[in-house]
Amino acid sequence: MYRLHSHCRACGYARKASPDYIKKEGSVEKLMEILDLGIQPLANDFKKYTDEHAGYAPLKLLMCPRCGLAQLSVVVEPAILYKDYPYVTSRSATMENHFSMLLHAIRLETQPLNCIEIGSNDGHFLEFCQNHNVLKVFGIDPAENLATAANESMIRTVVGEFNKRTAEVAMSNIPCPDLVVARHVFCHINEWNLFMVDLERLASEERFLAVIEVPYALDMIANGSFDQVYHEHLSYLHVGAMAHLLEHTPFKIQRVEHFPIHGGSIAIMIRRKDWPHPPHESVQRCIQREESIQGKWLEFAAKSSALMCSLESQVINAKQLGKSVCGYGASAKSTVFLNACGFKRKDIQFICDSTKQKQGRLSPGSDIPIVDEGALLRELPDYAVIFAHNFASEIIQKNERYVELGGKWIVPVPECKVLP
Ligand code: DWN
Ligand code: ZN
Repeated sequence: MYRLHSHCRACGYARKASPDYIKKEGSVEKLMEILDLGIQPLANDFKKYTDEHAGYAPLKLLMCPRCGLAQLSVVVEPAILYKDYPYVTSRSATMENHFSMLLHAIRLETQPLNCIEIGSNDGHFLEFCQNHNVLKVFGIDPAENLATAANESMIRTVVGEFNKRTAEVAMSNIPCPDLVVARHVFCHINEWNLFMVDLERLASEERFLAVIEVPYALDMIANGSFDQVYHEHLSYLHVGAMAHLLEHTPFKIQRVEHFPIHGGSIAIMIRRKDWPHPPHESVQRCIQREESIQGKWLEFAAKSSALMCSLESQVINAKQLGKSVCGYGASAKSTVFLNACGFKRKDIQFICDSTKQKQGRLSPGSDIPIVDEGALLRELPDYAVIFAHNFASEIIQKNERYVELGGKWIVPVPECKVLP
């Protein structure tokens, strides 16, 4: 189900296999442990009570002492994680707004006539591009259920991970792509060097632009958002580590744009090294802000356990006062939070969620039932913990009636607070 990961996938530190690796006495290279969440279920393994769960794996965050890249200690088999994937890119106003900011930022670099998306999910972003003057789009995604949904909405998508085969299928549809986008997929990939080899197959044009959007390590550290740590997220990226990775590739970082989505993300824009213009000043600005990221990651563990304790005591106090508590947003993050706090149904009665494929299923590990959003007003619990805290303002806004009827929200990140 999983195998151990022990060398840095950005800079190669502690890679024992490399012929020039010299192990001097007492100087064995090892990744450093920064956070151990124990043996945990897979965060998106939402199953009906009759279905068999995918299993458990160690959830431990390591860090490279050389380049500072944080990365998990194991790699779970992608087929187990993604074959029948329940996560659908949110069709929320927050996400639509993000797509328009992202396309605007891309247009600071290029006016794309076409776009290939790696990890295109149900085709939502490509549909947005098509509706905003990007003439030809094509998707690549390993989840059959999502690729089927994309093809049904006329977003041509090939089923499979990004590799030589799917890159060639994409190029048979868009021979000389000028834009390749990979949103919240790069950190799900183990073999970054192979990714760059396959990306080079698509980069035939000098004006080629790749945009890799990921949760930003500095935001995770600042927010203590340990709930972003789960088995899909093999790495937790910052610009300096990407620069290390690209050193031995035909690519360079051209620009970095920061966005609030998913608790804080960066879009790293990559050009071919023969692109004649110098990198935008945003690249150097990020690298300077990432000074001593190793020390910052070591503070992350302390901030994370403080967050776990504050939510735990908030919920336990409510229960001791005879109050009822539910969850809102059965996100992957919710699975991490619930299991880190050891919550069960006696603590959190149910979790409301808009995703049809998650309703009627159980949250992995805690077995808390997932129900439709209407349950919030039907059951009217005293408190609702917003596990999808990256959408908190939108969720609060669309559920004003809940507060009018006396309900209170608990927002657990970046610090646990009760609203109103
Ligand atoms: O990297 C990943 C990020 C991009 O998305 C994937 N590995 C998995 C996924 O992580 P997540 O599940 O934590 O993503 P979200 O988008 O934060 O999940 C939000 C959840 O909240 C969804 O299940 C939908 C739900 N929701 C809802 O019920 N009502 C969301 C909104 C906005 C709502 O109004
Ligand atoms: Zn490294």
